[in-house]
Amino acid sequence: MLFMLAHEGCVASSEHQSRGLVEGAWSRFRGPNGSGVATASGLPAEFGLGRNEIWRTPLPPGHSSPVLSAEYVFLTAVDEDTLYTYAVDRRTGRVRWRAPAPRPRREALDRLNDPASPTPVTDGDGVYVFFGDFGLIAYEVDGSERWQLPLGPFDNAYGMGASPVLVGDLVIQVCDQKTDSFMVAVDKRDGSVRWRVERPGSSTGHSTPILYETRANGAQLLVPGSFQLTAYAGGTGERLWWVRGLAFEMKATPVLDPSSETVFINGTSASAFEDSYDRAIPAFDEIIGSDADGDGLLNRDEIPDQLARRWIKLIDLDGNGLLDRGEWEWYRAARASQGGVNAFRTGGSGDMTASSFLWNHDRSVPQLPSALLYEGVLYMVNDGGVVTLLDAATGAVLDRGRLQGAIDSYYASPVAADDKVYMVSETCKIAVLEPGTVLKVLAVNDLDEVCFATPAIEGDRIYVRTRSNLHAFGVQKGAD
Ligand SMILES: [Ca+2]
Ligand SMILES: [Ca+2]
Repeated sequence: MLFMLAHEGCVASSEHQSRGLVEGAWSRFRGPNGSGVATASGLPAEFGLGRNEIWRTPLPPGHSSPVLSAEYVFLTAVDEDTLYTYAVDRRTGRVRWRAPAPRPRREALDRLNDPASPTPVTDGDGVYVFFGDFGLIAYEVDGSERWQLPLGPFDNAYGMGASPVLVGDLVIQVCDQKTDSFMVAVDKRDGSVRWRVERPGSSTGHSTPILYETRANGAQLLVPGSFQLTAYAGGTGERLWWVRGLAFEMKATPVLDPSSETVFINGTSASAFEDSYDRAIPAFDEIIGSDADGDGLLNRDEIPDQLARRWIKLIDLDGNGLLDRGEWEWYRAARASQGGVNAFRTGGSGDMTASSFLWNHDRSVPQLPSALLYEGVLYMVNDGGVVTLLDAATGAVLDRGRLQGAIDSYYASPVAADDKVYMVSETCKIAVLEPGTVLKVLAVNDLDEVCFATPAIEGDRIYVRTRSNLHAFGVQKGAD
């Protein structure tokens, strides 16, 4: 088979490749600063099993995305009861090492999540991974362990999903959960905690941050959470500015347009799921009259709201089976939240909502897949497969529709390079779009697999991680 042949030969020479990262490396979740956009050329539009397939390597499952150093593809996986970090040779597809991680506990997970969903981050000298069932682990590029930092246990309605990112010498991990959400910065060299900030207003969700580089104040972390996006100083964790109007649970990664100093962030409001329910519901003081047993808390039978009774596991943040004032008010804010995709001007100090809000669009907005900004157009594919193209400057709808030949659920985030936009569906139909203001499908490639991972792109290759395999695709001479 093709991938078996590709594994032979060529291995010795790659031993001598330099370590490190190429410029613009796809080294973290969703590539350069989480944008999903790579500088690449000669990428294939049409590919599949045995077609423009450079190599294919069987791997155990994992929802984490591949990331790239000059030499390796790194990803995580779960094989039966063991969590692994893998390093795969970029040239040959050969597994160069895999390292097992401690797993002292098991998180409860949403059906769309798995124990190996956070994506690693690499600086070319090391690889940094996060498992909800353990915490952070750092490896040298040869696979030896540099340090480990247990975190948790966590209680997130979906399980953990945020990926680590690097700011200078710090590994940043957002650990939002039902209560006691926090973000921690760890020295990448020795694993010591450099700062930690609590995120008291944020519950569940699992967005991965991006960086906003400022001339005056250095790198800031842009972190989505419940109802707001917050900017923190990368070096200290100081909370600098924030904008409100986000959905109650945030899962997507923001997208930054440095040229217009604009950040885009998408999330789905409670009303988008349950549009038959009013957004406005009474405050806790107005409903506490239905507290029949007089304990000041609402048990399931006392809750005077049909949706709240259905959602009680989600709303009951401390898990005691009763709703207190704080939990009810969180639910009330969730019901009232606008969500959708928002555009804000970046920068400032304190609450910048009023002065920085640019536009909102709340139809067919993805819950899980992040938006993609490419050549002035904001692309979204929602979980149900509806694609929306927005004018990034104004939020005006340019086009909307389903992907003919790839009508499916979508959980991976779209990526783009080389005048192609790639969207990967749950059953691994990969639609390739022509960029522009009109939805135009150039090709649909079908790997006939299950796929949750966002592809990685670098050079003239696209790396696609499916449930059972990691594929490298590139234009092959003699192929169509
Ligand atoms: Ca009661
Ligand atoms: Ca409770």
